[in-house]
Amino acid sequence: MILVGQYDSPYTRRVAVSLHMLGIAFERDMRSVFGDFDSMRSTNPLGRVPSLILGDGTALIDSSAILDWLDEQVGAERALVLPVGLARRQALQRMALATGVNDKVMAIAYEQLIRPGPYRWPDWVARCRTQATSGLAAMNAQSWPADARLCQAWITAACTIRYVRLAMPDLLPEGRYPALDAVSRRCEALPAFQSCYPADYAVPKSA
Ligand SMILES: N[C@@H](CCC(=O)N[C@@H](CS)C(=O)NCC(=O)O)C(=O)O
Repeated sequence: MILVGQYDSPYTRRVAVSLHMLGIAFERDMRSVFGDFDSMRSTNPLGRVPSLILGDGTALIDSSAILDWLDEQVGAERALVLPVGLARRQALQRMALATGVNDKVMAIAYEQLIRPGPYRWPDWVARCRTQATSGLAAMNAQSWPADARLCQAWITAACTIRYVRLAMPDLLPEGRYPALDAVSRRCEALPAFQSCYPADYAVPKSA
């Protein structure tokens, strides 16, 4: 199976970390959503990453759908999101907060990196910053016990933290959100995270 996308994408990275955690081997396709836009759309019509190309050529798109498929493959015992109950609901809520933060930080990054200067809209950037900040504060307010099973909520949160620190470090300085610092420390120390560490935040090739 082939994972399409680079690890500066928090969505691609959470799939890569999950593959490592589940012990599923994969190859990589490093095409860029900006530099390889036309070819990317032949894999995902939306021209986005991640995609996971299966052995029969089927391309799964969208990290949530890919992660859901991986959980189904490994079965309920090993699944990274529990199949039912309160723990599942809480995990999905944390993942929604983290991916929401990704989306807001990404919107700011695209505004600053891609949109030509005269067309930038400071009020929009300010709104996205407010949304990302309150999402991070809400993530920080959750309980993250250090001995909790390392499930998808942790993986997704840690990938978000790393992404924010690469793309917009002033939103998440060390010490502002102690619970998130601890989540990041615990996760980033693991081989599954270290084997897919993002390079410096990449400015899109076309920007
Ligand atoms: N909901 C999607 C979001 C994926 C996403 O936003 N990917 C970004 C890279 S991190 C992307 O492809 N951006 C290019 C674009 O949207 O044009 C997922 O979970 O996979």
